[in-house]
Amino acid sequence: MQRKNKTLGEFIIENQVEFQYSTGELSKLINAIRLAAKVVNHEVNKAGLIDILGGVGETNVQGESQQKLDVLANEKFIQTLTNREIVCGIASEEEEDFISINSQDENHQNKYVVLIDPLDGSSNIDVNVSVGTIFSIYRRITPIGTPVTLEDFLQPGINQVAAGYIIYGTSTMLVYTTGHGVNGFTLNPAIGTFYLSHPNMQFPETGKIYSVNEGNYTHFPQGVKDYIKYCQREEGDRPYTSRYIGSLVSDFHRNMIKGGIYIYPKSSVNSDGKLRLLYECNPMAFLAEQANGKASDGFRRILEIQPKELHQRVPFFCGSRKMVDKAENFMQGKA
Ligand code: P6P
Repeated sequence: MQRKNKTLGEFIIENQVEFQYSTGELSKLINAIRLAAKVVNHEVNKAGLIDILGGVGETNVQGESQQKLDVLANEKFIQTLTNREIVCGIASEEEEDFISINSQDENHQNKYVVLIDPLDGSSNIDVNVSVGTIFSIYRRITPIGTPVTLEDFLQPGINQVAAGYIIYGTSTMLVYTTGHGVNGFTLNPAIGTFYLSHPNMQFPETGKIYSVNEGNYTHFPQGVKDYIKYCQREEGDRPYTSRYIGSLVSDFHRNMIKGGIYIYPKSSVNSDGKLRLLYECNPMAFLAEQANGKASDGFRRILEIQPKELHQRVPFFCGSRKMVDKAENFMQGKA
């Protein structure tokens, strides 16, 4: 059992041996993410105080209005990862194409690519509701020493070497996995240090919370409608409680601690759902499975989906194993 109050830095060093091919690069990469998280946290926490609220009047590749904090978070993570010459490529929700870090040849010697959603749930920024950063790390598959290609980013989620999120909530936490369980670190803002506060996080096998935007109910597939009615029916341990923050990281984090399921299904409006496979669903699915939970598109394991496009979307069912199993049964007509 990991000693609490261990710092993230100590944890990374002590668990260095668990990192495959522990050349220290992955440790350096997690450390760079830690630094960027502190910088973004500082800006998020004072968002109400300086004029960085509101959109910049532009839209991102998703056609969503970009909040100034979206732009800032994107810039900070890209800058931090680029300056330390740790990665050879970056893909971001806020960038139409991937970024090849090939300013100097030696960068091509780096073996990791990072995919990020720099500020997920950003529509909550102006109303002071928690938002998050999501990251996903792969080893490149094209030859080291050459510029990265799209192929390095279009890897199935089972290839991830690390994934995690930062939640800028009532406290700021960094939660991540390198394939050896999930551990949560809470930032002490007074000294700018992350401390191990939630060792070995696990989804309860089942739960009583379901998280879905029921405003889209009429557009949902019949299986989702039937599952929602199942959650609401007075029977056994039901009705469940509906909790939906509109911030994937926040809903996921609460459900991992208390037990629950998050659903963003396809609909007659979003034929593939809304969430992006590469930098939202795959990292959260890796975390979920490492925490004894489950993640699917209602039919297939998220981590086994072969990506075709950088910003592709997939339906997302994620959380306590038995709850996801039940939702899948409704989706597959087996309930
Ligand atoms: P809706 C935020 O934009 C996000 O990607 C997730 O964080 C969140 O769960 C979802 O979209 C909210 O979408 O359509 O319910 O507002």
